[in-house]
Amino acid sequence: MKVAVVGATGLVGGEILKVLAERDFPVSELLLVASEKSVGKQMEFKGKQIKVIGVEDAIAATPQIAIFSAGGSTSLELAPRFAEVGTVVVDNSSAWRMDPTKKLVVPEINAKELTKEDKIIANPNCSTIQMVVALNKLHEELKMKRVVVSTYQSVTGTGKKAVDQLMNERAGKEEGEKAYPYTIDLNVLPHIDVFQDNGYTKEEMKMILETKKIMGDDSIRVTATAVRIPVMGGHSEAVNVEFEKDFTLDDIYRILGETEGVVVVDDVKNLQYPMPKDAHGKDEVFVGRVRLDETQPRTVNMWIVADNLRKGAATNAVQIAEYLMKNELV
Ligand code: 2RA
Repeated sequence: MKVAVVGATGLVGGEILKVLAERDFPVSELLLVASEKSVGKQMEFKGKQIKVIGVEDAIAATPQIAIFSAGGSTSLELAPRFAEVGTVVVDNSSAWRMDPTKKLVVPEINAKELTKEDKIIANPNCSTIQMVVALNKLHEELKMKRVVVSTYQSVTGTGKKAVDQLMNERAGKEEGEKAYPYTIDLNVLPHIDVFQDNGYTKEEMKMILETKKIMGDDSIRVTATAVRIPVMGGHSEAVNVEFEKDFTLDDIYRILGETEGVVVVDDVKNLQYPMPKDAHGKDEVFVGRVRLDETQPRTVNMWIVADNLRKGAATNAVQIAEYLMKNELV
């Protein structure tokens, strides 16, 4: 399979290469695509040095699949150009997610919606992916009514500039461009992406709108508060879910145990609960702190942690590519 990675030099781009190699995706030829300033740079894939090329050369090479992590405006401009030459694009940006003609896919939940007609496929937002992976079977069996989520998001979700700002601040250095309007070390920012007229940020609206689309159920009421914290390994989320149907805590644990891609880590007597440092580099979604909300019936609290660069981005995108290949949709 001739595969292009567009945005190869970014944090997610690097993870996509790692995941393609780890999962032994059958890459016959790999095209590393980035902006003009990176053309000619060498990157390693499976022990070989590969040169970064420009967009025009990549389109001319007509890859079968192109996995994008290059920002929304680049994707809006370039994804259709790749699709025109027959490439199937899996895009990590928010550009296509709410487009009614495009599928928004988490393979464990709705990959079966994909057809040969889908030439641009949207990868959901990282904080949405980990939440719907944890909740989708619970929704299937108990029907979600309302979700209240507060996120604790890693600086890696912003990108390299943010990681550099945190590391510089921790080293007491003032240098370097700032990714955030305030210091992030020893601080938290209740602000991810731009503020909307309704007082929510784009990140919070992504979680609200994408959850409904992925679950195929507009009746689910979601409200979100997205917070940036000085952490590297992954995103964490405190989630409160109200269901239509009655359940016991044992039902919740049983259903979570049956949920593909979920690992339950929940033994507070022995201080066992999910943490970003343990999720880092892994593809599973870790769920713990499961407990009834004692203030209202049919409601449960839980804590959900995942590596936002892996299952939250690169691994989910590669899993979509694997599904396309396995089902001869590419
Ligand atoms: C973030 N979810 O964490 C957003 C985009 N990766 O910044």
